[in-house]
Amino acid sequence: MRTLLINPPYQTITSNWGVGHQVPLGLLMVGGALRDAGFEAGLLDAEAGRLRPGRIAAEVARRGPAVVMTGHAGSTPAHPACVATLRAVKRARPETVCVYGGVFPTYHDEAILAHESAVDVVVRGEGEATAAELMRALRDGADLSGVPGITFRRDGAIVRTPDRPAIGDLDAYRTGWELIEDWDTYRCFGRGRAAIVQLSRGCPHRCTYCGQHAFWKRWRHRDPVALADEVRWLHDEHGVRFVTLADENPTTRPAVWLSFLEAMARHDVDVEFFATIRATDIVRDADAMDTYRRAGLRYVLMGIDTTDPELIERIRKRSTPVEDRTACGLLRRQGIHPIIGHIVGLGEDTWADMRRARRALAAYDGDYLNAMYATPHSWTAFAREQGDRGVVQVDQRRWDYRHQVLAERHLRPWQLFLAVKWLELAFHLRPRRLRRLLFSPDRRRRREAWWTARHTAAVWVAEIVEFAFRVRFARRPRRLAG
Ligand code: B12
Ligand code: SF4
Repeated sequence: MRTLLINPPYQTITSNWGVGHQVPLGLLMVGGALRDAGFEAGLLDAEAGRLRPGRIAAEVARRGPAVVMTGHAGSTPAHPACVATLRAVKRARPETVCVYGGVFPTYHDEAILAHESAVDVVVRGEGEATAAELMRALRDGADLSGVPGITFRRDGAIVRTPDRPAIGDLDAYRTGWELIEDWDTYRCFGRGRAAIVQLSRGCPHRCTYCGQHAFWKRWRHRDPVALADEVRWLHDEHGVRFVTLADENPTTRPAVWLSFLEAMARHDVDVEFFATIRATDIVRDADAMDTYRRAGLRYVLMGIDTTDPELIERIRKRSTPVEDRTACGLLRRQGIHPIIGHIVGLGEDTWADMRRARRALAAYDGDYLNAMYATPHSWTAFAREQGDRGVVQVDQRRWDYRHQVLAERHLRPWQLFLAVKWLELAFHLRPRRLRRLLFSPDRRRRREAWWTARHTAAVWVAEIVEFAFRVRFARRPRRLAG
């Protein structure tokens, strides 16, 4: 029984002008599980190929799969693109079973099935085991209510089977790398071919605005040495030179994390990494910074979120400005780029707050700033707490951290946008930072820094153009909880 996994044609400025399109890891993991269970599975990357619904429909008609599966990592803003994809599939071949998975559909399964006839089954939670079991049930004509972790329609009613427990042994599944047709499609940070891998799933922390920890249920990890071997294989076999770690919190257990880094350092391959790591864990690992560098860690995104200690407490970040600043320094001294994740809209911002944030962020002296807007995903504590706030952005495609969603009491949308663009500019144009990055004595590093500078600038300009001509805000914000 044949399946086609479709990465939907969801487009963002950050991918198109910034880091580039990346491998759809979630679909590759589902694809690996399906193939190992004996099913034929192919991949159509409509995001990287920028395919329109008509082309997707034509491709489905040509390949003739019995089942089409879609889903996207940016699951909230990509939802309209996922639905448009499945509608096109149904129009082209109504008999195709359309399956939809990922984080957003996991929490909106019933509403999606109630309103979207192109979706036949929603897979909730991790997809590997559920997708394989679902395929077996479809092949055998069995009752789908025996498959845990799905929601589907039967005789007009919506049936929700019990949740599936989290996968205990992540090493029991593999990523279906063979589904990638052309590795040159996926490149990152001027380093050439790029992949994404996952050492662990889940996170023991409980930041109020983040829903990832609940999605994965509990923290688990893969065999760190086997993962390092896989990265070496990706390098040797496919020429991969840049790897993003998809983990929420890879550093949760120091022994596991350091064992992965040491295995990578031993392999000594020309691969560099991007990882998201908590500032507190970098401070904890201060003595292991040399191992971080030797393993190839090159860009570390830290969700610093706010420089206001009171707000850090309120969002339960369990960090302090001193640790955040210390972490930036520890990384910088090893030539690892600290990227500061900063969120506006967690509280009610004022011009004075923005000026204070600029001063504090400059003192942290990170190399890059990723400024984001608070986005109230329905399944987070933050969304429940902010129920009384207004929503200025009703277009779901813009619920992507790069557009304002929540109304602010003191700043109008254009003022907040201006303040964010000013913050980004002021941060990136600091002479100390420019000297360090763009005029580094190392020629290769200098070339990469210029690549990143060009792409960061392109995103900055493109977002201003988009704001001026394409982004619209609600005249009368509706209540979030309304
Ligand atoms: C790597 C990454 C990126 C990379 C690569 C993205 C990519 N193309 O894969 C880059 C840097 C490009 C990126 C960009 C963005 N990202 Co990003 N990214 C991540 C990160 C760190 C890991 C994603 C990942 O691979 N997870 C691992 C895989 C295995 O999980 P998964 O995709 O959820 O898939 C599993 C299940 O969900 C399920 N599943 C998923 N799809 C399907 C489909 C079917 C049919 C089935 C059965 C099951 C299934 O099964 C899979 C295996 O168990 C996460 C944070 C995190 N740690 O999760 C953020 C995250 C996914 N990103 C996010 C966002 C918002 C974005 C951007 C929109 C930001 C922006 N405006 O630029 C863009 C989107 C650009 C794009 N075109 O992809 C948010 C999404 C929030 C949400 N609910 O919408 C996340 C969760 C960050 C966060 N903490 O909130 N991102
Ligand atoms: S924001 Fe990061 S540290 Fe906080 S709960 Fe989410 S994944 Fe964990």
